Amino acid sequence: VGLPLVERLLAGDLRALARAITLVESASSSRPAILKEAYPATGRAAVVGITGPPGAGKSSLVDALARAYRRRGERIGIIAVDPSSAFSGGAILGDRIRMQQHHGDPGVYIRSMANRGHAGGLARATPDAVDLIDAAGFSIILVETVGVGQDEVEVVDGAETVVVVLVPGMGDDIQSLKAGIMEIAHLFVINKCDRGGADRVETDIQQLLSLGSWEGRWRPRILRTTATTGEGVEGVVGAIAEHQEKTRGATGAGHRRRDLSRARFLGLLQERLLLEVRRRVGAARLEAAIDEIASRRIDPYTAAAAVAAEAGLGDGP
Ligand SMILES: Nc1nc2c(ncn2[C@@H]2O[C@H](COP(=O)(O)OP(=O)(O)OP(=O)(O)O)[C@@H](O)[C@H]2O)c(=O)[nH]1
Ligand SMILES: [Mg+2]
Repeated sequence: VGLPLVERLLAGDLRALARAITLVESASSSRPAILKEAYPATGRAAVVGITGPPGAGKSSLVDALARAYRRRGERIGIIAVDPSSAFSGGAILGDRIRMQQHHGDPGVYIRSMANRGHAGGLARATPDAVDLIDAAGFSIILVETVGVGQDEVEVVDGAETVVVVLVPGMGDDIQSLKAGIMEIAHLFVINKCDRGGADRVETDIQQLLSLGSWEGRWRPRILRTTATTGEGVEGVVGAIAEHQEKTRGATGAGHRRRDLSRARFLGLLQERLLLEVRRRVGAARLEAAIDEIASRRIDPYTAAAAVAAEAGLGDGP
């Protein structure tokens, strides 16, 4: 076999890497073949998700982390995930400009991506891009997603270590974020500490953490930074390394990795099943069911059971 593109990627050719990511992002028919060939070379990079509310300083922190890792001689990949390319193109553009300072450094690979494949595919392209950057030999991959919300929780799900960036003065916001955030965060970074007020946020986070039971589990750490000056960033690097070691080491037993593999695999299976159902009953049948549900002529459960039965799956409603 041997796809020349993947062979070049594995040899560290960055143009091949960019091309391969574009192919997987556009849900090209070569996507499975590319992943199949690259996959054995993956699993080496530390994959770190950076999320948090808009403007919290995620990009600034990514930038500061990138410098810290470059000082250590690590090769670093950065993915900026655009949740809805329609309206946050500006933020990504700003990030691009900021990242130009790394331009010409082959040890830093920067890529922005739409959340979903262009061709309407359900499966997210981000984990594929992570794999390709990993296979190309980058040792740290930082994935920045915009905003903490339902959608973003899923995206950072592809990361082994999830960093949630918060800022002083969030007050009630932390309360409203809590449920989802406590489940996904491994590290809380209180950024913009130069502005003061960090104690209050830290107390709020501690309080929420005290409600959880962390026995035998990683208890999320709380760190403080001023991303714009780099203050506290070494502490974040250390905590990321500690979390990676714990989750990858004997005690972590690879649970995190297995959870991520499960979510990805089941997601792909789900997509495949949906495509097969659509192929069997026709896209028009699905649209008709949607119309019926919207106009309350049928409930969604009955409709799903009926369509599945028509596709030869199950006995119907
Ligand atoms: N004072 C202060 N300002 C900061 C700090 N970190 C970031 N900023 C500023 O906050 C603003 C937003 O920073 P970004 O890094 O773009 O924040 P972001 O979370 O990536 O924003 P989005 O991607 O748009 O959600 C910028 O003007 C930064 O210069 C900090 O530690 N202290
Ligand atoms: Mg940003």
